Amino acid sequence: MNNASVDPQASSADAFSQPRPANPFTPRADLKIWLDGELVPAGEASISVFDHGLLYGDGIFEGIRIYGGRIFRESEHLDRLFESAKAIRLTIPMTHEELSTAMREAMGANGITEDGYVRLVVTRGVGSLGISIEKTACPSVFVIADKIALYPPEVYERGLRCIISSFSRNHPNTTSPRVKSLNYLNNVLAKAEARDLGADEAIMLTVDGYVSECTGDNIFLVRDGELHTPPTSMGILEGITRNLVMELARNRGIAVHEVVLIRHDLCVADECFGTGTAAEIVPITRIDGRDVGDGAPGPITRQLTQDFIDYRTTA
Ligand code: PXG
Repeated sequence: MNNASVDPQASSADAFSQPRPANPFTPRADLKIWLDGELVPAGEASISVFDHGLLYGDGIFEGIRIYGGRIFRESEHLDRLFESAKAIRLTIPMTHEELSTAMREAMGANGITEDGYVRLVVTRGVGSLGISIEKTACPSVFVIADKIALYPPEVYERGLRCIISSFSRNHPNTTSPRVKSLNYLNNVLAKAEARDLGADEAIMLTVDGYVSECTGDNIFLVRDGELHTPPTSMGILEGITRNLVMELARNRGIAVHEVVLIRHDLCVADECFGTGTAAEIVPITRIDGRDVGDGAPGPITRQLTQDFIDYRTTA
């Protein structure tokens, strides 16, 4: 379009030749976002189009549960955030204590006194075009405190139906999967592929074909009463729920093996489940058209789910 054809009266919507679909999500009008030290109404909380977090996916985040008004495994999440920052050479402009206070302010402003969810994000900040980190000096920090449900409740009854994705998990020599970065495109595409094929979730393999994790959950399988899960050296996020579930299992005397797993191990597992902050513990009952075990959530999955529920309310 050249300038001569621009109608100065036209609304910005006229710039699109196709009608734009209605936005499926509008934040609650009363939601407040903690953004660089201010509590801002959600509709006004915005990040610059020059922020490298947006331009290049250059930034990191944590997703954290609130149970009974308490930030669950707070220090583990903050430690992981600082580790992610170190890996991507980002200096977080706040201390653990200041981030903790920011999360509490966001929770307070949104009346989260019982259960909820906090998304803590640090972006590289505003900079000129070009990927160099020297072009930015001032990272942005924001906190969204709200509710979350990753899967609908019936999924916890029947279990997730998964595919094994054709998208590989990032090779550790790309951005390490240990970094919880703002670039989730592999996982986004794997999840879309799962939906295309009528499944709920995707299991991703490493580029070498070993089992890594789901798009937002770590993966466990049960065989002969023992737990198996890929080691972090496989190129997975070191999940905080994963670590807790291993601890709960060991407390029950269930052996836990961090071992290399292949597609075949998934086929012959008695039980399988995913773990994550958003998902908590979610049974996986079908993988690539095959039932896992008898196709229903298994006894060890149910036991560990109960142990997790008991733990989260007391910890
Ligand atoms: N793997 C990946 C790739 C993840 O993104 C986990 C494992 C589980 O880690 P934790 O520490 O949460 O046990 C994650 C975490 C969302 C959402 O909005 C996703 C996660 C966490 C919170 C929200 O889909 N993924």
